[in-house]
Amino acid sequence: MYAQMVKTASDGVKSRKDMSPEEAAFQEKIDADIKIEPRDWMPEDYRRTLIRQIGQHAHSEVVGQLPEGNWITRAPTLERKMILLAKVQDEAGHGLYLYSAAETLGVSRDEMVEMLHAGKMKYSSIFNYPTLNWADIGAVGWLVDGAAIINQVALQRTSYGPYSRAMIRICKEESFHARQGYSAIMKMAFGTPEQKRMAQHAVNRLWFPALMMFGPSDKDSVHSEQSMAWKIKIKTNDELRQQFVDQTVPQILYLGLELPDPNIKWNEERGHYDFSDPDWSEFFNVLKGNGPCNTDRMKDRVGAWEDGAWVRDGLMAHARKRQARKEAAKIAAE
Ligand code: BYC
Repeated sequence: MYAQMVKTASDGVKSRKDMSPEEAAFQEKIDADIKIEPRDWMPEDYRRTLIRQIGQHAHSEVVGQLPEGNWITRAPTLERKMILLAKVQDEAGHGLYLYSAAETLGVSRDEMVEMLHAGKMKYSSIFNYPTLNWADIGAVGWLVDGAAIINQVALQRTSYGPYSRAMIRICKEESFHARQGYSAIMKMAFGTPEQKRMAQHAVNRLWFPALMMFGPSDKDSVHSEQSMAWKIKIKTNDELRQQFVDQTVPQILYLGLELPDPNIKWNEERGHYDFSDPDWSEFFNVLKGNGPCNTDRMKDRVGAWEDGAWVRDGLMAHARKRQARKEAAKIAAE
């Protein structure tokens, strides 16, 4: 069983008077929207929070390749296959940018992967749900990447420079991902009655897991208060979730599909759609390792890591040989 740790203690946000001079100067930079760079002084908890979040984000990109990669060989047309292949490849690239951003904080990619495999680091809950048919692939691109973009557009303004810059590039690619998903689901929603039925089922099954991507409700979020104070997070989990619902409901209606939640209703007073909360007990259960695909996902990742050991060993041996040659040439030239 690969459980993902659930609770992390948080001591609350320090008031100015309790801050050391270094902490106060750091907070002033944050308040003035000055980016924090790798060599700048930072509180140890700021560094740890970033490693946790960026590491989790990187793992999500990599584990997130599995549910879609599974459908590359079964794409309905050559064009859809090429698009999906490109998208899944992009996700690997996103993982790389994010691991690199996390490495600037003093943790190695190998250490993060080890922690993931030991169940000590998380990846997004959404990837513990299966993709049962082609409609799910459309819905993943549209809803999952759509939710990810909303979160990541806000993160472009995050206070840590390398994370912020990685987000800017990732968002450009994510927008293609969401569009290709919507295009695939549109084809089905406007297709045969059977295709439309599949599209509806995909939306029904993935709606609540997509809402869970934004994390627990603000009242249960352990890290939000401090992460907002440090501008690691720019918007709260609930604010982003609401933004996703407001953006997505009109898209569902345009497709002529039924809304996946009977409580979705426009609220004139709030200027937002009302909607039901996801089943939070299911969310926490998935985080504990008990989702439909947790075991398979980790088995696949650990298997890929072990199968790739010979490539890593070969690259290291080659790098050592080149280094030795370079040093020998330098000595000979002296
Ligand atoms: N899944 O205090 P909270 C993609 C954890 S991939 C799992 O609110 P925070 C794509 C949280 O870590 C894009 N765990 O936390 C790729 C914490 O546990 P720990 C993925 C979750 O960090 C391939 C605890 O619950 N995007 O688009 O302030 C193909 C309490 O939560 C989740 C990102 O990773 C969850 N959904 O806020 C297709 C975005 N939610 O660490 C598509 C970056 C919460 O204390 N991350 N937890 O043990 C974030 O923005 C924030 O970390 C979150 C959570 C909003 C997710």
